[in-house]
Amino acid sequence: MLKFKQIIVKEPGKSVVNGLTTANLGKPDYEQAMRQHQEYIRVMQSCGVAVKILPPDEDYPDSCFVEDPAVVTEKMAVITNPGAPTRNGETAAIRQALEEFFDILEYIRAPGTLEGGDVLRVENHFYVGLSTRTNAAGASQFINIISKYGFAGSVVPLKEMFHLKTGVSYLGDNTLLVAGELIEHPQFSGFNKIVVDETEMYAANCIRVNDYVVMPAGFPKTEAKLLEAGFSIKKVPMGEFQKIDGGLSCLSLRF
Ligand code: CIR
Repeated sequence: MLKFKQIIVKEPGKSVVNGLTTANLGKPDYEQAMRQHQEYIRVMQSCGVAVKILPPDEDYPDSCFVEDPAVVTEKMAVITNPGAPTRNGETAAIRQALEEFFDILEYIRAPGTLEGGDVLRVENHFYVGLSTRTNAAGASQFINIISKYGFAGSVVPLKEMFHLKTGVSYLGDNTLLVAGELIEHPQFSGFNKIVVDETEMYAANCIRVNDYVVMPAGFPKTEAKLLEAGFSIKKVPMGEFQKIDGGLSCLSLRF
């Protein structure tokens, strides 16, 4: 498993209350979202990473979800072309931020669309979900780009999942945390699987950060399964972001 040294996050703006959503959980509370975001930063720091905090951008209600406008690797970063029209312009600020850290930037271009939430890295292989946000042209461009840097990729058509990583996380040690339609997916047959109970679907989006699995607070069944499998966990309250379909991984770029 790669060690992460740095993450990039972006503060939610007050406009976060207008983030895109399919969840019927009400609007997020800005102050509470800020507190949860600060706790996220604190937990990530406790996993041993440095945190670059980008300023909020009121023009883009979903722009705290920095994982979608870019995919970062130890060799280069890919600026994506988000499929959600209200999010497409988020790439400009992310590009500027990444120029400080990366010599090589690559780009997904129209008609291709891709959001980083659809990209799951497992060691040197990238699974790319085909969703309402990521299309076949975007996935194919992405796989062509990463292939130049010694990585491989494959596509995973999604039926119901929002993003690929809404339903699957790689925890290291050939182990996936997996939910819903992805549990029996043929592409994931070779892994050890920790299956997320259908009452805790939101907890399928966790991140392995160095020695820890960082998970959302409030999902005791998943927590028990992770502990039983021998993982050390850290929990972050994510309720305000859950209201706008945002998972734990979406709040950072890690490298
Ligand atoms: C959106 O609909 O784009 C945001 N409200 C949530 C994005 C979550 N991102 C992710 O899962 N990678």
